[in-house]
Amino acid sequence: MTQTILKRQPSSITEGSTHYCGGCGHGITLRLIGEVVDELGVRENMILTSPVGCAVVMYDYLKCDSIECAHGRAPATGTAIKRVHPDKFVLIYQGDGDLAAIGTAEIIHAANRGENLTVIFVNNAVYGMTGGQMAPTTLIGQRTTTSPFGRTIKGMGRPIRICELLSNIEETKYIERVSVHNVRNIQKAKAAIKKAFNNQINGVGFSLVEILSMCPIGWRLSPQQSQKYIEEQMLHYFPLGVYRDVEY
Ligand SMILES: Cc1ncc(C[n+]2csc(CCOP(=O)(O)OP(=O)(O)O)c2C)c(N)n1
Repeated sequence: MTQTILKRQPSSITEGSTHYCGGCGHGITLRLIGEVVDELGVRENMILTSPVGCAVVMYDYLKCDSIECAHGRAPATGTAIKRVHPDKFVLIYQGDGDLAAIGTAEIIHAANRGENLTVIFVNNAVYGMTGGQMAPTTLIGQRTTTSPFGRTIKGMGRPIRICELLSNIEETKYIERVSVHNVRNIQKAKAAIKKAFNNQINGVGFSLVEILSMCPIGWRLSPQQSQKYIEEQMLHYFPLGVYRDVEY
């Protein structure tokens, strides 16, 4: 007889449904963060920096203190909090429009200063909340509401690979790209999130985990097609793996 073992809802996240669309990777990531927060016991001591975009609503579900940041400025806001309260755990949670477009300067300089922060970067290749516009991470050929005939290199540039970019900055300590499009990868994503959390707790320094994430509504695909899109399209341009891991 097969037995289904349902893991209890993490106590650090609220009961009930969320505002995330069906098949969206933010919901999976929220769950993983909730599990890690529970396992490391950091909830009472943690401050979430909420960005702009679908990532923002995490403040409704993660039962910890949070501060709303201007679009893209979470790494700067998080820097200030961490420097004033070095004993607090500061979580930076950002989407790709937020981190890789309007907030490019803030993330690069926070990384270059080697701030002791944990950044969870959700890359769904579009501006999700505003209706699926082209982001810096949109794939070549990908149709969005602002690239209706598909993104072209000429005039739109190539998708920006944040892990590759930041791992060239010597003050960064841990950079990994993971995905939440299937169970095996969700498990690896949790391990990466936990490592990035532990790094801040142990004073290691700047850690960033990029999570390739489905956006069925923004991509105009079903949840299943979106998982396939990551497997067959995104992984080629955004290879998973550890880009930097400095021993301490
Ligand atoms: C200063 C400013 N500019 C523009 C916006 C509009 N805006 C809201 S969400 C968003 C896109 C966020 O996209 P992303 O960071 O990729 O997050 P996702 O919704 O895909 O998770 C934009 C441009 C805003 N709120 N503030």
